Amino acid sequence: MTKTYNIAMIGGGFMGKAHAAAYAAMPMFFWPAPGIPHRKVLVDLNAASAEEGRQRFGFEEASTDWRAIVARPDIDIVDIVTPNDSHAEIAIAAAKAGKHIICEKPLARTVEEAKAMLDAVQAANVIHMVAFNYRRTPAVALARKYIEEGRIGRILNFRGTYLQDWSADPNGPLSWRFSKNIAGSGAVGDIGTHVVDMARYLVGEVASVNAMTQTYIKTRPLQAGGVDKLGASDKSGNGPRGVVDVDDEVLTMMRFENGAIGSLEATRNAYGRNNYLTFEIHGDKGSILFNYERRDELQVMFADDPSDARGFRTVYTGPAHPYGDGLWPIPGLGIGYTETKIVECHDFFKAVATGVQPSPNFVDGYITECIAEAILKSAETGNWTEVRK
Ligand code: SOE
Repeated sequence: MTKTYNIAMIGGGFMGKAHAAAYAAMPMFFWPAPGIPHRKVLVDLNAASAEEGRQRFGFEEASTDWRAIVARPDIDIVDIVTPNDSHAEIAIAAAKAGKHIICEKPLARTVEEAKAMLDAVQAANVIHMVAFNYRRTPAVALARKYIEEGRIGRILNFRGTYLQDWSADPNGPLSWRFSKNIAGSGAVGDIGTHVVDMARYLVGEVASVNAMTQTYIKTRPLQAGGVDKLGASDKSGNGPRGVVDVDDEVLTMMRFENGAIGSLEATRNAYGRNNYLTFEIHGDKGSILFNYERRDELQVMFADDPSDARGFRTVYTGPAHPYGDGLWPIPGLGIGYTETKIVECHDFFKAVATGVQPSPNFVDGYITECIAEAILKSAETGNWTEVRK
């Protein structure tokens, strides 16, 4: 009999929806499942939101008291889908209570917080994962497979972007994502860290960076309640406004420990770009190109392709590719954001069931935070900055 694990999910917003959908669907896709997720308690500080989340996301109970829930002996897994300022406190308490933990990205607001979280999970010897889900896109995992097999040779460079436009409107509300004390940073932490995760997954460790950041929109309309209304706009622009104290855009050069060089650009102010998470990697035997907006496809060119067929060609991911056993049986049926979360959920449960840490875990979350810190420091000083670990 497959073991059932009780989950306490702390938070019930956009990411709560993605995680809850994955809990429900994971065993339907990956069977036999490594474990059966049981949606036990949904926690939200607001009682009405907790109850609404319970019903909507299919949890058994609702609560407003995460401390009490995290300490409960019948909870096996704590899932943290709250804004960044509560990740550390909840994760450290959950680790002390011996719970396995999955935490949304970025792991923390600062390197210090991330280190305290890492120390706590390591001391408690629990399973830990940070939810950089885009690694779970089959085309991205296929890119890694090609790289590991040497199909594009030695990597020369990495070009990563994450461009969105939900914050391009100056009358878009002051979400918590624009406040340093809640988010830690702006585009750097929110979406730049996804690119950093891709770079580390595909190329290797980042040694140093030279970055610029910009804040284009310095104030935004105050938002009623804590709800994260990405892209909504107060067209009148007449209401009270609050200060934005994080970066809107980041552009950085990177040197990798293995000698490769690269760049990263992230912004949420790029009109026309929706979820434009891309990378282009050149090796000395070929190139790979990925764009999440066309996430079923990987563009490849191998140096030994016939001379009359040079140029990128498209591989459509399907059953022959990573995670193909669990996903859909025909290439082109297509995967979406939910599937990346379903695969993530599968890999987390596999780790819980086997006791082998998944990747990316809190070590990766911590290193990513070190890189984010170096980027922010470099943007401030204008200097090349080593990544401290
Ligand atoms: C907003 O930029 C956001 O929701 C990010 O926080 C997520 O990590 C990304 O996957 C989608 O966009």
